Amino acid sequence: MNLKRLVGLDTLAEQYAYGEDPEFGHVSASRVADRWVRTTCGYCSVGCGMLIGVRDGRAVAVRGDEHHSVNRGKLCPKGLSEHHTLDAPGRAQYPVLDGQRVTWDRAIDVMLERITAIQARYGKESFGVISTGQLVTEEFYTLGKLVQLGFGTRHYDGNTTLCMASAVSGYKRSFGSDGPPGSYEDMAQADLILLIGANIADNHPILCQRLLENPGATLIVADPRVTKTAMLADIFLPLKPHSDIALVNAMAHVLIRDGLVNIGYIERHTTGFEELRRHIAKYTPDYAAGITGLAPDVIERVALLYGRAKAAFIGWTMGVNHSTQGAETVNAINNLALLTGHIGRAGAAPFSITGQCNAMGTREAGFTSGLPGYRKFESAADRQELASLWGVDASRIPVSRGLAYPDIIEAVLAKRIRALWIIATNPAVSFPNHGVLKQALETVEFLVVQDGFHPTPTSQFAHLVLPAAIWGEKEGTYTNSERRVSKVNAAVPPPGEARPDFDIFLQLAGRLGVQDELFPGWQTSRDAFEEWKRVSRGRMCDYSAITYEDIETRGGVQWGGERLYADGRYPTDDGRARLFAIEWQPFPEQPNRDYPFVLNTGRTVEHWHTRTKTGGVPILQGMSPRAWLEMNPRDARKLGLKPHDRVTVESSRNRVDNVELRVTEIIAPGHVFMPFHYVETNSNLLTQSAYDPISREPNFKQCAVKVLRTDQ
Ligand SMILES: Nc1nc2c(c(=O)[nH]1)N[C@H]1C(S)=C(S)[C@@H](COP(=O)(O)OP(=O)(O)OC[C@H]3O[C@@H](n4cnc5c(=O)[nH]c(N)nc54)[C@H](O)[C@@H]3O)O[C@H]1N2
Ligand SMILES: Nc1nc2c(c(=O)[nH]1)N[C@H]1C(S)=C(S)[C@@H](COP(=O)(O)OP(=O)(O)OC[C@H]3O[C@@H](n4cnc5c(=O)[nH]c(N)nc54)[C@H](O)[C@@H]3O)O[C@H]1N2
Ligand code: SF4
Ligand SMILES: [Mo]
Repeated sequence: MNLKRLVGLDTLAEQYAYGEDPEFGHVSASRVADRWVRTTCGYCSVGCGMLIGVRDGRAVAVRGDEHHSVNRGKLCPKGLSEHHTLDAPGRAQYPVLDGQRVTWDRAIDVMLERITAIQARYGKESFGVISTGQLVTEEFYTLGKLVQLGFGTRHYDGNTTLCMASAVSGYKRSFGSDGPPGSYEDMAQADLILLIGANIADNHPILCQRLLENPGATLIVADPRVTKTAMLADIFLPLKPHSDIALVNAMAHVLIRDGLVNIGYIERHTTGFEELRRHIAKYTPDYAAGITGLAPDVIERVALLYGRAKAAFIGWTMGVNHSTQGAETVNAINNLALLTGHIGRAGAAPFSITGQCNAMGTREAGFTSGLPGYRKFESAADRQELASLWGVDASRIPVSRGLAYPDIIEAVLAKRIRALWIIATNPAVSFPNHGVLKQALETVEFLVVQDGFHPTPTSQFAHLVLPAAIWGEKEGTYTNSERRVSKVNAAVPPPGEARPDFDIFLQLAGRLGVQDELFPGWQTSRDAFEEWKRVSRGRMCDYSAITYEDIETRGGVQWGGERLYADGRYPTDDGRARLFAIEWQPFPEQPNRDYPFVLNTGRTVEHWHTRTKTGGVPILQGMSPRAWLEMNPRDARKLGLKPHDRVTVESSRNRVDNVELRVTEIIAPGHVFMPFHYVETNSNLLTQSAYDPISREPNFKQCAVKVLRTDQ
């Protein structure tokens, strides 16, 4: 496992540690900090602790926090260069209305006038809000309350539906609640680690370092593509796209057939075993081999390794979630853990690796697919409890969730939603089937975009742009993948007139006349945190004993302790987890004569999503300046294409020109892969509007395309 070589961690770390500027190759005195502000990384959900070096009011450096339990001083390339995002080109500096600079007062007045007028005419629910996994938890809590109780609309969701929704739905169905059961430490303690559709070497590099601590464990990686993570594996399973359910069901089949299940655990802590057993009788290794393309004896061997492990850990990410069967795949994975009792013990967990720095925070603080503190819209008792905590009438709290993100976009097209507020997400690059989204952004009567950057591909469509502070400029908390709440601090002031999202929400509440009722006396995120502590008390994500000071000194605090469900009791009506009989289905839009390739999309270590942040960091942009398309040599030969040719990728919806061709065995024949980071060659022009019926998550990982040379 030569991880260092693969991700280049140490060289960069060393350069930064000695104050050497890797962009210019010399030690620059202006980068020597005169004070260090402790905070948490604002990119991915690994949640590394770091310090921002400040000199003369500017962020000049970043270094890893040696005392933080997550990363113990290490950072990946994005983290190491994160201070550059603060003064990257294109920061939003002042409010912009119809292309003209305006004052904050005017911006807020116009926003409320337009939205309340639309609501008065078309009903409260003609207003929709789409947020993110990248604010602090205090902001999520405040925003949810403002939207649902202040503006009175349920139609509030986030980019987390493009990301973690399948894991959330899967957890709720299997265990009765959201909440990743394990800890990073489990990766260091497991004797078997199975990663499904998770390329942690690129996307969670510091978590990937945990593998180095556990060289004795057997690492199995299931991915249709030979990723950097796959190269670390003891056993690599190059399964066909979207065939994970067949693999996992066949593993369960072997476990039951060979008596490797934990009957005691099943009897005490689960329901649905008989139905599952009957259902997966047909999922023999031979049957699954036909679907996955893996050899039957490999499936058999992997199942036996899992069944015989003392402690087995399964981690998954977008290869699982980004699917029309995402939630069900999560259920099939959870089945494995429940059948064998590989859950709630050191080293044993089914574990969704989260994406964004605080996607967990928005799940906890709720108001989108659930109510705050993992409460349920459907539960009268939960609504009543919240109403009394808030001192409002219970009838103010919705009895069901509002529309999910893709359905909000559909509702805009159907003119049921006429005003839209987009906060900290960039759908013009990240939403599937761009044509549909574009039509919605062009036709919505009133569009507000609140972002740290402007113009962005999305803010260009906005009537009103609100400039926001970003990571490094505001205070609050993030929760990482292992439920660890860490502190986020302001090191420098935001540029120009940009403000923390929290301040924007409070100003709106004040002008809307709901501040006294909903946010009495609130001034800082600390006020929101204090209320959140009360609201989360007694819930699974209980913050009541956590203080800001505590988090700082302890390097983060895990709610729920190291792992959930240690006692085998689950938050369902009968206290038992559910086993699900899941049927594999082929993915929508199979390759065909006109569009013979399956297009897979994803990430690379240097860039963050739509590149508003990393595109302006020269070292990262320089390392990965443009998109590429990976194609197997066999296919390239057939098409007469050579490495570095510029190709056009076309689906039945649209085409993307001038993508650099990489001819590589990383990708199997019949498949192509392209990163989704680049608006110039936007992969989401090609992707389809196909969603998981349970989680509403898009099927980002497969659609049918053809490839030709661009000059043809
Ligand atoms: N550098 C960097 N790091 C990031 C991010 C970033 O933008 N850049 N984003 C963060 C966020 S929000 C997220 S959600 C995570 C995502 O982290 P990952 O999920 O690791 O990222 P992806 O590259 O989208 O997809 C992961 C893998 O799924 C595989 N895959 C595709 N189809 C299938 C399938 O049918 N089955 C299986 N088993 N695998 C399949 C792909 O080949 C790919 O290697 O990364 C986080 N970290
Ligand atoms: N084809 C394809 N599409 C995908 C994926 C894929 O694998 N393939 N992955 C999907 C996934 S998992 C995800 S998570 C999404 C991510 O997609 P997006 O959420 O669209 O990606 P980001 O670039 O992170 O956008 C965040 C925006 O918020 C702004 N911002 C950052 N911090 C703050 C802040 O504190 N306040 C405010 N107001 N603004 C801020 C940034 O400038 C940026 O414009 O993409 C999805 N789209
Ligand atoms: S692994 Fe994630 S949290 Fe850690 S430094 Fe890199 S981007 Fe930041
Ligand atoms: Mo994500």
